[in-house]
Amino acid sequence: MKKYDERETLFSRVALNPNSKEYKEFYKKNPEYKQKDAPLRTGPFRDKIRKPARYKELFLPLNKPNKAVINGLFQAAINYPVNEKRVDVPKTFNKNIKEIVKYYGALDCGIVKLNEHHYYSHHGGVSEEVGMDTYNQKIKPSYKTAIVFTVPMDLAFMNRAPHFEELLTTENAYIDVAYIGARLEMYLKELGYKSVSQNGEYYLAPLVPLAYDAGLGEIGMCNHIVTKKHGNNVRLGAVLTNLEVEYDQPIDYGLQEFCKKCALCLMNCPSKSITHKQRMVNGRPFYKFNDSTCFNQWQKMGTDCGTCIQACPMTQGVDQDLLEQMKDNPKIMDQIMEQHYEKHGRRRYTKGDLPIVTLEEEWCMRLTFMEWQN
Ligand code: B12
Ligand code: SF4
Ligand code: SF4
Repeated sequence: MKKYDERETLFSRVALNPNSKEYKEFYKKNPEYKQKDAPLRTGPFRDKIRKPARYKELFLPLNKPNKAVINGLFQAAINYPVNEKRVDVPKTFNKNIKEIVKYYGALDCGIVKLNEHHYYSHHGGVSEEVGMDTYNQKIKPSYKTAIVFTVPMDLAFMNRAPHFEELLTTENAYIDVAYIGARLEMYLKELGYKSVSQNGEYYLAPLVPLAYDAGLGEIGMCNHIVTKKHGNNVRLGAVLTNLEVEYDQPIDYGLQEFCKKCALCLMNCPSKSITHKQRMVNGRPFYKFNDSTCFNQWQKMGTDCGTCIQACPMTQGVDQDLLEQMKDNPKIMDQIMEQHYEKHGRRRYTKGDLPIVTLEEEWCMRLTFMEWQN
């Protein structure tokens, strides 16, 4: 089984300082990334959103404190002691754990037995915000179980993608992931089990393969988890723990064949980063994907884009009875696609700012209107 290396992920690569020893070492070992990474090393890019200065000064600060909030939750949990007196927990407690995670605010939850290959091989040093300098450190697999969960993103906000409202709901979901993760980590520690939560700033494992193994959804052409009810309009969180309960298995609701008929994420991706070339990695289906062009799109828009989330029929909601029958049934798949096209066309997109970022000041409305016309 292959292990992923967090140092090879895009955020880790573009954070490398060209004058550092780490930079030289990384590109000596991985020269294929050097040329494509160089133009992406531009630093902060959130002020690139195509909006008037007044909009930026009023609304960009909405997201500024978020990393501090996540850091606060992370520190509270990581410093919380493990109860010396361990409570005996039955294997069937998996059902209760799932309800508890939903009670904390998650949509859904799956539980996986951890193996070596689930972990990243090394830290990529993307955890500075939570006060950790871990770059190059080998990750020692030291937990038995991953409790993986999905949190919802707001569909009305996502339907504005790739504009600023998309970033607002993405950032909100990262806080929800950190909040649920911290509470679950502290609860499991109260029961006497060593645990650690994963959030937008600290990962021991890539979450898409974990969520696949936890049966939360399948990996779509978009290259991430597509759930039955909310499509890929969900973010992932996880808590790694030494508690052992009954485990879940991957699911197959027919998405692999459905994606071949649909390809709406591929067609709508503004940077052409999604492909139809599929291969299996560690028994999981992945599509070849261009992380550099995707990130470059973020830098141009000043958001996290998210058009591949918005474009997915499962995100917009498909008839769940039909969905349950679609595996190995091309006719039902066609019916789902037809219904989606009828309701939403090729892409469900909301034109115009949502109330949260609408300004009544007349001069600003005029500017925004002129922008729409361009
Ligand atoms: C780095 C990162 C990015 C990068 C790179 C994406 C990528 N595919 O790696 C960029 C900036 C481009 C990005 C974009 C987005 N991201 Co992102 N991203 C991550 C992050 C932090 C790490 C992902 C990772 O480890 N990638 C590395 C491996 C696992 O992925 P890979 O590159 O595809 O690996 C391939 C190859 O390496 C290959 N391979 C073949 N042989 C071998 C052999 C070996 C040894 C190895 C190592 C690999 C390998 O296999 C893999 C499969 O193709 C995760 C959070 C997390 N820790 O999981 C979120 C995450 C994956 N992102 C997420 C999302 C939603 C997005 C966006 C939609 C942005 C948005 N608006 O929210 C886009 C979508 C892009 C897309 N279509 O996939 C979500 C996905 C949620 C879900 N429903 O599944 C995550 C899980 C964040 C979260 N907490 O929810 N992201
Ligand atoms: S986030 Fe945007 S640019 Fe990146 S893959 Fe999705 S649609 Fe394409
Ligand atoms: S948009 Fe279509 S092709 Fe892309 S992941 Fe969703 S169902 Fe699959």
